Amino acid sequence: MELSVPDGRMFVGGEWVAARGGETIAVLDPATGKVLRHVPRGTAEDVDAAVRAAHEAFPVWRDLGPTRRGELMRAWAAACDAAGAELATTESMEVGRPYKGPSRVGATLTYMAGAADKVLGTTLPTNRTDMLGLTLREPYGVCGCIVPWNTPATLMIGEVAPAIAAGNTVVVKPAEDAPLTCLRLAALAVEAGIPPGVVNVVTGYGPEAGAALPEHPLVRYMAFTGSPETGSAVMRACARNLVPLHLELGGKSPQVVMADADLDRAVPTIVRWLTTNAGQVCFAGTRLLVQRPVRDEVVDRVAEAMRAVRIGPWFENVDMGPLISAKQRERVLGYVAAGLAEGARLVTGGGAPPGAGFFVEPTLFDQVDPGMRIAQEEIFGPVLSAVTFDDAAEALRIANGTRYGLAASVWTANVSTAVRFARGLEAGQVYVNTYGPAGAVGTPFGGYRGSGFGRTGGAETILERTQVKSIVIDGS
Ligand code: TXE
Repeated sequence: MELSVPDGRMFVGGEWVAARGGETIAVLDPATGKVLRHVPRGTAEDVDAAVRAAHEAFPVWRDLGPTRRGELMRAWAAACDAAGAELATTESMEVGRPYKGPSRVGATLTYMAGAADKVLGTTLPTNRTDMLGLTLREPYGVCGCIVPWNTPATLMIGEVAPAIAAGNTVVVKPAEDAPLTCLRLAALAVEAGIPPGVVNVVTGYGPEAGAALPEHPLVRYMAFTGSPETGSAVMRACARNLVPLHLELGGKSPQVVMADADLDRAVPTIVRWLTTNAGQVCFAGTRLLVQRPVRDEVVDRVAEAMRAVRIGPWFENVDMGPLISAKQRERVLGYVAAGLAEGARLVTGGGAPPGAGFFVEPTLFDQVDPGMRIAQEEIFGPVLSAVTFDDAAEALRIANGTRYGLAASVWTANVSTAVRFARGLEAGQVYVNTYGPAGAVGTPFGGYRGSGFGRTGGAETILERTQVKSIVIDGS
């Protein structure tokens, strides 16, 4: 497929522009290492231009009113649906994920478009009959949004849709490894009739373009998805400017398998949510907590299913693609070495197939101690760490025993056990006898503890992108 994003350009104020410094960054196909496109190496100056464009567009967009904003968002959704195959292919090309059908970001935009005119204030009790009190939910203004490379379209639209539905405008800084789908999405917004400047995308490296976004005085709300270290740096910048922040920082999500679980359902789902996007999913289920009586059977069956995972480039009929970059592969292989050094038993995988592309085999470690690095740290690759437990109390302790709290699941036939885990697991998403999104938009998504705070997903997430104004009118 021919990419429709022009070479060396980013999307600011409704136009394709180069970086002021003129430099570019090569975007690679991770399956072959070949250059797909170049994007501008934006700096603070380029971020400033984009924030100013968004700042100018803000009153225009806000004052269109919620009905018209919703209509234009629906038009953007329709444009994304019409370009669904192209968007998903672009994302497959730059991320390396096997193509699994057209992009579904249009559904998120449609959902949030429907919520745009349902942002309600309240009437306030007053003690005088000649007085009225009420609240308004008003947008912040320019929202900055830093997006990682693992699922750029979903993560960009998950943040941008509620922000613009509420009347804000946005400047997106996609990851340098995978910025092309975000650029195409912003261009589609303008093609669909959304005014120029409402959705801008500035490309560049994190410490240059990314860091400039929360530092900018006209940015009034920030959203960041990525690593805890960078998230913490973004939060420090927000603290300096006193700007609210939505943080999504990944996880070390446990899949708890009780002895009474239906393994025919559990095993394929566990392997699927480890190998989807080669494990580069913030809520990937990367810890397998198994109750002792079924431990051997579960480990054997999971290993067998992992060996059957077909690996290859996105355009072939495969289950799993490469990692995003050579750097990420080094990182993942470093964790495999750490697991071996700490004494875990390598059951399957652990290697990188020779040849082009940043591939790593699905990898299973058994006899993992909950304190080991491979049981504590986010690897962001297809590495599963199996830990054995004896009873539910121990499982809950281990499940909740990392810095993270993004997602968790329990596999059990017992309703009491299910309820105990549903309440006891410290995570923003808890699944019982399933894993992953419910298949419909509108489910709030976000972290507990070190996985971050703030949500995308439900209609109420629009409210997070508004501020409350109380108005008191003295009618005497
Ligand atoms: O992340 P970074 P990286 C985790 C995952 C992965 C690790 C490192 O464990 O292995 O992080 O990935 C921008 N100021 N996740 O290095 O650095 C950067 O350009 C402002 C989990 O790619 O956090 C990119 O757009 N921005 C995760 C974005 O931040 C900066 C998704 C993410 O990059 C910046 C990705 C700075 N100083 C990685 N430095 C998830 N939660 O899903 C970088 N950036």
